[in-house]
Amino acid sequence: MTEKRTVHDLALFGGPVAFEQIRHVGTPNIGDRSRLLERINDILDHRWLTNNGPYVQEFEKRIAEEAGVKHCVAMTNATIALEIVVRALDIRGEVIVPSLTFIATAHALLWQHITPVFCDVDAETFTLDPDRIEELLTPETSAIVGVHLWGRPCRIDKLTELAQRHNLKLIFDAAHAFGCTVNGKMIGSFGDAEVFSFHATKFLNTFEGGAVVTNNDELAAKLRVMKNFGFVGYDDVDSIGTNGKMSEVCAAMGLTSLESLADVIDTNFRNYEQYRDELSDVDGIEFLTYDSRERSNYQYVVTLIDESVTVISRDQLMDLMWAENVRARRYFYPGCHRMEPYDSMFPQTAARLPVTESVVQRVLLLPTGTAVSSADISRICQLIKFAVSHGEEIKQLLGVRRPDAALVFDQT
Ligand code: T4K
Repeated sequence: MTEKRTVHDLALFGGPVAFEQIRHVGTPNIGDRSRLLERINDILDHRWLTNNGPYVQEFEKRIAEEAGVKHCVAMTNATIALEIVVRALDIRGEVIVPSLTFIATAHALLWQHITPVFCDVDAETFTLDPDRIEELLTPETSAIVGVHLWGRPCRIDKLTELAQRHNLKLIFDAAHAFGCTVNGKMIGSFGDAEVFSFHATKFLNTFEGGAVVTNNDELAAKLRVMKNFGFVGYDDVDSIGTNGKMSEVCAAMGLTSLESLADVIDTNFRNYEQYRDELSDVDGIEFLTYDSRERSNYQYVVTLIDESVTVISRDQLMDLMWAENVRARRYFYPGCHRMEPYDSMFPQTAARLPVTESVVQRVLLLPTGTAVSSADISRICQLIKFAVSHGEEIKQLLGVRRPDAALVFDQT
């Protein structure tokens, strides 16, 4: 990267880009390619490509072992898995859910004509605030869905106690949390069920994929039937069902990813530490931290930008970085409650979500994973440091040059 000496060296103002190739938040971690291709060849040789084949069965067994749970039911993706488990648990009416999550968590409910009732998160964990739930309960409330956001666990004990006291089902969206522990116990066996995502951008990927994990034998049996059209035998359908199956190739990718999990964690952790180290002297940039007593997948490098200190806003910094081909992301801005159809359905919600509203205005995720090198991270940190140390100048120039210009990331 040509060193940024003046603001005119910034790509946003016509300077050379820092990276020829885009650095993404979410570039997939790819395991041992030759091992994967071996598995794919074996699948092709046996011509069994899906429908609960040997690779899916092995993948389910391995995930259940890793997560310390009795049952893993692999699915097409986590959104479908959420939809099917909600159906299998006969959840209806209203469900308490955070707005600070990926839109899939809310859509999976509304898709089944269940009303998501958005609840604020607490300012420490950014997960569902148990102290804000009871005021939202109505006779229609049938469940709580917590999200282990960015791999950090929800307040599981409090949510469990609440759900029991009010006879509610409890599901955890653990899309970010495979391989993470709480009080030393692997995420996967809490609540009535937990849902993992193995999407390409996730810590462990199966191209597209998800799973429901549970210790409940009856629920697991029901999920297996529901994800396969309701079949209980040849020409024998005994209940409503859909097609939520994982294919053999996806399972092969999952098994291969599992074999390089320790390396991915090492890389993610090194990246996370390097970012924190190199940006430790930049005021106004706070890092989301992970409990060092627990296991984490460090899949997300999450910062909070305090514009009153950095002068340059989170969006201006993100715009500047996108222009340099660094695709930092403001997950999960603006919050599900401000996205459709929820914004139109519940126009007054924002007022009761002050923590969510504050987080979505400040959050910025930085590229990490095995596709990002230590040199990349240094360059990205230099860029951020340069931007913050020239905040006034950049703000003025943006004001002069680009008062109404769409932000780079809105044009892409
Ligand atoms: N619950 C939570 C809390 C979730 O975060 C998610 C998914 C779900 C439930 C639902 O899980 P799934 O049904 O998807 O299994 C991406 C993912 O598509 C989504 O799975 C994920 N959360 C979300 C956080 O991120 P987008 O809309 O940001 O995707 P996109 O296309 O912008 O990709 C993200 C970045 O990754 C881009 O900069 C490009 C890069 N990328 C992406 C893909 C697919 C690559 O470099 N290579 C790739 O193959 O949603």
